Amino acid sequence: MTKPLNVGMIGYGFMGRAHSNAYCQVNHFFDVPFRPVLKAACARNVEKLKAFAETWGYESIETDWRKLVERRDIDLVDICVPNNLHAEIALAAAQAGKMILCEKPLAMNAAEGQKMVEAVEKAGVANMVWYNYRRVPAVSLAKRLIDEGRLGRIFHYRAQFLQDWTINPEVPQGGTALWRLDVHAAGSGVTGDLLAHCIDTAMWLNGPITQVCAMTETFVKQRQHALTGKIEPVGIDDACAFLARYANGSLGVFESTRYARGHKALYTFEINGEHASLAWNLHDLHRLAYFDHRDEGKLRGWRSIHVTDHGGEHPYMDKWWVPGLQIGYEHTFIHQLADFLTALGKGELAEPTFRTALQTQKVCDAVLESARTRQWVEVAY
Ligand code: SOE
Repeated sequence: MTKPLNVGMIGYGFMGRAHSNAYCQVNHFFDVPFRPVLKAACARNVEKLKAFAETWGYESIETDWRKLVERRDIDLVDICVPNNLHAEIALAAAQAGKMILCEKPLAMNAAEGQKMVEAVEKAGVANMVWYNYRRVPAVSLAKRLIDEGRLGRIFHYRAQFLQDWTINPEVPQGGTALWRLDVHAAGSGVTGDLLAHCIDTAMWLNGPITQVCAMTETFVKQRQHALTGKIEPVGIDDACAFLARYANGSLGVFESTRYARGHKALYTFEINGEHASLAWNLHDLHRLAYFDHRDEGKLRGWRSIHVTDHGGEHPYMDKWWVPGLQIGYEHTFIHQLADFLTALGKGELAEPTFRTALQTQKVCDAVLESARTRQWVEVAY
């Protein structure tokens, strides 16, 4: 028997849709102890909100997030609004005793994130941040292989997240669709938006990052602001590259930009260990590349593992179609939600919690500080 879990969704953009889809699908594929009920959706634009609520089947709407957070019939608040609103909403939701799922990055900066962690821990409410790429089956398989010790000592971890959608200087900043370009709404540019994903995966797979040395650039220095209509300075980082040292002695190289013409959302990582290496990329997300030096010499080479097998060998895949048939981006959110609901049933928290996501936030802060000061920076955990 599944128990109903009443969801209050705040925001209806890209992530509002991705998460709503997960709530609708999870019980069709996963045997979890709770059944999400789409109780209420919340946003300021009533017309768009009504259309969103109708499309996904939300039972009611609210135009003030404070009302939604206080509603007695809401168990879980899902924060899918720009980063500058995460902390305020999370603090109020925690005080109201709601479970909280928050879109990444956790906050505008680590100081805000710290308050959010304290609030959910004091209130004792379940919490999680939507770093969805951990739940790509090929990435989860990479985690298993590393934890089994197959790579041996790890020497290198390199990751990139490349896009090209802001090259045109006529693209405005701010407003509903383009808040990611407005530093007051986003906190940072590619560091918080894209490298945060890379850092979350990196520390999950390879442990804590202890020191960073970064450079950032803002290629287009001013853009029209969609809300004021004025030409305003651009405060975000358009591109960021950084070197990192890990607690386990390995070296990291990270790069992200929205100016890599030809790349739309190319997230890649490669890990080189003493015995074996692993590589993955989001454009071919169901494949994991694996090289094992211990293979017989004449057969040695990079294997391309199609991560679609059943029998528990390939994470999550036994819940989907038949072996050989792949799944996609939206499934990562369904997997993360399934893990959250399973953990909730056991009275546990699913990763990444607010506390774990705060570590990523601290690395982001250190990266931005290093770029500003042109110095190596120790991550202040
Ligand atoms: C930005 O374009 C973006 O949508 C990020 O905000 C997401 O987190 C990332 O997964 C894809 O790119």
